[in-house]
Amino acid sequence: MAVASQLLRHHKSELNGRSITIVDPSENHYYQPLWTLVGGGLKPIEESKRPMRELVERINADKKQLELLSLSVASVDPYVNTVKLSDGSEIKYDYLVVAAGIKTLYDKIPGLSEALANPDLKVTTNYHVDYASTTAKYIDEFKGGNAIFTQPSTPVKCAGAPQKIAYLAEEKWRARGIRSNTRVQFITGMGKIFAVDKYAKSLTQVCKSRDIQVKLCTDLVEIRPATSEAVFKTLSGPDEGKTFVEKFDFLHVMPPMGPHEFSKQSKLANAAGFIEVNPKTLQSIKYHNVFALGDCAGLPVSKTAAAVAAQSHYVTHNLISQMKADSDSTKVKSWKEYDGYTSCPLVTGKNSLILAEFNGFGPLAPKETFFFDQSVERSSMAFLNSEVLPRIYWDFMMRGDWIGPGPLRKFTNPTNSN
Ligand code: UQ1
Repeated sequence: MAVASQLLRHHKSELNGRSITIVDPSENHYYQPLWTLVGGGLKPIEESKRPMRELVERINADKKQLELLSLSVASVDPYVNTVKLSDGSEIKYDYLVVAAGIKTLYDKIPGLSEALANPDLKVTTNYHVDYASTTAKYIDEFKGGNAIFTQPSTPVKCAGAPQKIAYLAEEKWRARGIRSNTRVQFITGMGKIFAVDKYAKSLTQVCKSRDIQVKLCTDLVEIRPATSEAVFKTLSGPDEGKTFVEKFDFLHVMPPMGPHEFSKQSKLANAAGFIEVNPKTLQSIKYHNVFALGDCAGLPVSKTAAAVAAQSHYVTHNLISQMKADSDSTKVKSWKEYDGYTSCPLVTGKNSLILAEFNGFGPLAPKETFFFDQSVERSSMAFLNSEVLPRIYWDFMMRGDWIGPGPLRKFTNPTNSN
């Protein structure tokens, strides 16, 4: 949507009359960053939803130039520039932009689907549209006991989400006076609480001060619905490979994730099954008429909406540049290079938030939009997250008018103080 909007609304003449087809089987488009707040009981799920047709209509002034095909992709053959759809039909393309997202893999954890479907077990996930509100309900009904929040070691979208909901739940339980008979654990397959040290330091302090017990390098591997037990596996250290069992009274699960089937099986994929692109130009390594962005792209970058916003600008620019070079061989390609920017609004309470922003492909460095230290919990940033960012997403990014905060930074952080 962001790339199509930028092309149609800001680069129409450079499109040279070319048409755009969006292939997406979803009837509704969701602003998924809101689901943490839905799980925390701070927003209704309806507020995260817009019909795809409505979003497409808004940018489709010339009805002939943009079409929405409500089908899923079965396969892509970049050798013959063809996408095969779920109804068996095929479409040919001159240029392809892959923005397919990442797949949640509930079946990778035996017992998880069964546990989610059984309300007596209090197992939930903010990653599923049907369960984000369930999280809020279970948090409100919770009477104390062993509460566990998990994060897998697979690639994931919004890596901060499993700890954000732990902070929101803990805050509610503290306010209700049940904290003394409640154990709160955050158990993650990752080796650190957060990839960037500056923010990891603040988050470690938040966990310490609120008595949230953190266990690293540990994956949830099974749920036993009959006994309300979760089985964990230690991924490194002296106990590597060993499993242990925890009884739980509340369990929030971030499901394992991976690339879509069509991606894994296509010639576009890297070894992990994600679309292989040059991390700076976002162009396919092997096929010059293919670009990818967002969660489906094999990038060494955290998978977030903020990353997509930034990447959409580079994909649009570089795609146009490639098109020009293809139709006029005397044209020199002018690349714009993505710097790996991503952001994670770390909700630590209903009125507190650490706004992590960083870039880079190897060593990650903070790249903050505001002049103040964003590793400090702030109510202003909580307001930005719950009230401003959804507006930016729906009214600007979806219409091609938001490419991340880069253009604002010279006003909001002129001395680049962080
Ligand atoms: C952002 O641009 C973005 O895309 C719309 C998000 O996704 C919801 C974000 O969470 C954030 C933090 C940004 C960055 C924006 C600012 C103003 C720092």
